[in-house]
Amino acid sequence: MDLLSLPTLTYLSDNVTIVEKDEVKIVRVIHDKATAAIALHGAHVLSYIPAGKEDLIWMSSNTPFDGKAALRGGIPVCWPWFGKIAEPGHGFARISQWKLAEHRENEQGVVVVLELEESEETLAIWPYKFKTRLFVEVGDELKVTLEVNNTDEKAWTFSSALHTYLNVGDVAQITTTGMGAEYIDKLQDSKICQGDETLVLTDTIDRVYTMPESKITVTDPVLKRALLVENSGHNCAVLWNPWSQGSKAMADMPDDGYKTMFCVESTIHAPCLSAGQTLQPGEQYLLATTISAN
Ligand code: TA6
Repeated sequence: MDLLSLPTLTYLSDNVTIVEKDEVKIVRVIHDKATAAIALHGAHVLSYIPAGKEDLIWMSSNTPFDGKAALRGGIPVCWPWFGKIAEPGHGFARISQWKLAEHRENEQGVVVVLELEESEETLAIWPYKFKTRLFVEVGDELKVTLEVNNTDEKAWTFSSALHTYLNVGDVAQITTTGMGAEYIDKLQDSKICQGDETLVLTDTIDRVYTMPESKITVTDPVLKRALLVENSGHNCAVLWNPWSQGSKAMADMPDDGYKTMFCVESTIHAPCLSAGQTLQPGEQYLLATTISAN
């Protein structure tokens, strides 16, 4: 995303401005360490470019910025559920309008905090009170933390994902390690499988890796870098690429879009709405992902 060309709508500081693309307001971060963009629609990180490097995040060139549809690419915040276990798919957080709560900056980088609470619309879909905050820390690395607070008088349960679309040179040439061996294969009726230590992609995958290591590494010979993904608060890592047939089936992705993206997701996976992470009234939970390149 060409952030510099978007005209400033609101100046907040030397490092943080608000810009707009079609119907979506975007927090633009420009700092010596990195530039980044975060849409208020969905609290969706759209771009993270460390100084002197290429974007670590992939964004679809034909996703609509209509302020209604989920954005294709970036880091969708899937909450209060992950996947198609209820409607809308991946939860309502990614299609909700978040508020910019705070921004701070120093020589190390910029922190942007977005906030979402229950509303008439969310209560009609999911009958619980909550407060979620997304902390986006932009510096030598990108750290995204979803803070989930139960502000209701009753307990509730959620699943979630920080559904990162990594930007790669050629998906057929990348190698991935650190995701662990065991995975649930969504393309084989959720069969439990054992994979190799190194993953090379030759076709679509949709896998829930149940025992990932602390760091997942995606080595990219085309962009001549390795992307490192470190997750916390998750119970698995979901790895996904739709390949050509999947790209063609999605109107918001170019037909060859699959070639330059690979999703490595910090996920709390659950088979149904009543399973996942339970929070008692007043309790808080943190799900995070940190992404860097070397
Ligand atoms: O995380 C993988 C996945 O759940 C896949 O099953 C695939 O459908 C993908 O997310 C994208 O989902 P979306 O609702 O954004 O089309």
